[in-house]
Amino acid sequence: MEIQLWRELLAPYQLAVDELVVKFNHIKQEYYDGRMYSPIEEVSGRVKRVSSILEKMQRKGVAFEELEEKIEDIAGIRLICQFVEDIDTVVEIIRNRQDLEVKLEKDYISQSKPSGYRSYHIIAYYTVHTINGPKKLEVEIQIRTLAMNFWSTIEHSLQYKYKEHMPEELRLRLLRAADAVDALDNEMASVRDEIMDAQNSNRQKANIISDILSNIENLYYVANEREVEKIQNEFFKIYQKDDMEILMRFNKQLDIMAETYRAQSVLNRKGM
Ligand code: 0O2
Repeated sequence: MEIQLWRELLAPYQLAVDELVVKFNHIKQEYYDGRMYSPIEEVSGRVKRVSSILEKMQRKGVAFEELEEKIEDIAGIRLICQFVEDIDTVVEIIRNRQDLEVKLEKDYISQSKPSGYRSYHIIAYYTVHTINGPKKLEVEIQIRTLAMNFWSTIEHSLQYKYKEHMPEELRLRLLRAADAVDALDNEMASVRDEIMDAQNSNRQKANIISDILSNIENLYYVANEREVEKIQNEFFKIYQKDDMEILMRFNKQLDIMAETYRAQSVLNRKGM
């Protein structure tokens, strides 16, 4: 196959990856905007390199004509979660989407691979629209925790280095490390609620502070400079108290103040 043909063949897969990365990031953002905990922590995607496709075709005895049907991970999306429990939520989100049709699921979490690899894979059909019309293709979505991802990234590079000749001692060490990752995920799951509470209150505080600062900025255009300076100084004092209740009350006062200025400027415009 000529290089130009590879580029043509892979272009729709690149489009699928780009679109899905945007869509999954948007899900994450929707949770944040709703001030909720997001089961998705990180989103990434890639189109498999030609050399990896060729290597896999050779390993699995796949002919060029069957390439798109038999190599299911030309387009790959990776969704990283903080906790094992989040993986079920993400899988459910994918199953319920109208733009993804699940072909098959591989649960390497309940049953890890002999290497120790743990991850949840979904092969799904996804349609992209190009100037040549719609094209339905396959994408592989890997869903795993941060800890599982750490292990598989390291193991993958070692696999790449040693191919089928990984030294036995190293293989055993990786298996032990995989058990440690499993134990870590279980340990984290047991303090999930506490960690989520801490993260939520951090995020909530960051949101309130950003609301306060944008309220102060808006007041800067309508209120007199002295007044805004006073408000700003008050905010610095309140900020140091590190009390959410006080910050929220302060923000509410600024909201009311901004609303009053807005109403006043409407009346002024009407000449009342
Ligand atoms: P790359 O470089 O990630 O694209 P198999 O027949 O078992 O070899 P198959 O049928 O393609 O693999 O499906 P499977 O098992 O779901 O594997 C698909 C992808 O999962 C792999 O792609 C890896 O990304 C990942 N994976 C599977 N097994 C392992 C493992 O033992 N260690 C690590 N680190 N990753 C794994 P590729 O094609 O291997 O490569």
